[in-house]
Amino acid sequence: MHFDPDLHPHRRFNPLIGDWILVSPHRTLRPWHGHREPDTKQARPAYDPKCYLCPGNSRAGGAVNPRYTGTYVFPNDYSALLPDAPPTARVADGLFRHQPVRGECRVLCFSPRHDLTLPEMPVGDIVQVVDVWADQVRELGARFRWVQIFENKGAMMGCSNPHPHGQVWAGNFLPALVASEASNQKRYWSAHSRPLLLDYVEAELARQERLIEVNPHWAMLVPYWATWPFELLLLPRRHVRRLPDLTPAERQSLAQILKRSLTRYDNLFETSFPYSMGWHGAPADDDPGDPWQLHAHFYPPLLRSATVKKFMVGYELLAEAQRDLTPEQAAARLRQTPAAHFRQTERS
Ligand code: H2U
Ligand code: ZN
Repeated sequence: MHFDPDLHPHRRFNPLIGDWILVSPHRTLRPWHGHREPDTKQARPAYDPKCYLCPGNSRAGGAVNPRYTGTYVFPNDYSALLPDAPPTARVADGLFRHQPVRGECRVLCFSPRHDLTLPEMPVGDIVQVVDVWADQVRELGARFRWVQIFENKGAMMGCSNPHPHGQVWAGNFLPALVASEASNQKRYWSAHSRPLLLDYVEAELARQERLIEVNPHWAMLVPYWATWPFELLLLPRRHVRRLPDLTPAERQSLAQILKRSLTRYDNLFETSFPYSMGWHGAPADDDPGDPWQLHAHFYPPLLRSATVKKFMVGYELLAEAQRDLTPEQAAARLRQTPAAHFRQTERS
C-alpha cells in the first residue's frame, strides 16, 4: 500500500511558527452526535436603535457615537491595554516573572450599516476599511511596537456585538505568536536570502492545490499547515512589509479579494461565516532590511455545517493540533462555492 496524503495520517510542519499539526484524513467519515450551535440566520436591520456601535447611539460607557458615514474608529471603552498603567519594574524572581505593559485599544466599525458584513459591503467601502487599517498601523506604530488589527466575527467567536466591526490593540511589546513568526522569518532569510512567505506564495501559485482566489497582487489560500478546517492565509505577491506600504491599486485589489473570498466563506454553509482574522505586518521597530512579509490569517471554527464546529480539545490541548479534512479538500470545497453571495441570490 502506497502513502496517500488524502487518505493516510501524517504530520505537517508550520514554518511560520515552527509547530507541527497531525492530519488524519481517514477520520472525515466519522459520525457526529455532539453539540450543535444554534443557527443564527435572522436578517438584521440597517440601523438598530439599541446597538452600541450604530451612528448617533450611546455606547455602554456613556459616550455618544457621531452620525458617522464611513469607517469609524473609537477608543475601546473596556481596553485590555492601558496607556497609563502604573509603572512597575520588570520582575524576575526565579519562576515568578512579570513585566509591565503599556498600550491602547480601539474599536473599528466597518461602516454605519448594522446589517452589512465585509463580504456584503461594496468594494469601494471595503477599500475605506483597508485605508483605515493602514492609517491605524501607521499612527499607533509611531508609539507602539506591535499594532494588532483583528476582527472577531460571529457569536461563536465571542463577538459581543452584531454590528460589523473589528478591533485594534497596540502595545509596547511583541506578543508571543508574533515573536515566533519574526524569528522563523529571520531564520529562513539567513538560510535562503528570500522572505519565507514570498517563496511560499510562489510555490503555492505554481502548485495550484490550495488556492481559493488569486488576482495580480494577492493570493488567498488554505495553507499547507492549516490547523482550522477552513483556515485561510492571505498573501501579497510582492515583498510588502506593512499595510501602510500598500499602493492604491493593491488596496483596491485587496478589497476585491476579501469580498470574493469571504463570500465563499458565507456560501459554504449558507451562513454568516464566523471567524477570527487579523493582520501581521513587520513590527514597528523592525530593521528595514528584515524579511517580514505582510499577511492576514483567517481562523474559522466551523467544520461541517453552520451549526457543527471544530473543537480544539483533548489531543489538541494536550499534545498537538489535529485536523481530519485535508487542506487540499478544504480548498476544493471553498473553490466550488458560488461566486455570488447567497443572501443576494435569496433577495433577487
Ligand atoms: P468584540 O465584539 O470582538 O468583543 O469587540 C467589541 C469591543 O467593543 C469590545 O472590546 C467594545 C468592547 O470592549 N465596546 C466598547 O468599547 N463600547 C461599547 O459601548 C460596546 C463595546
Ligand atoms: Zn449597529
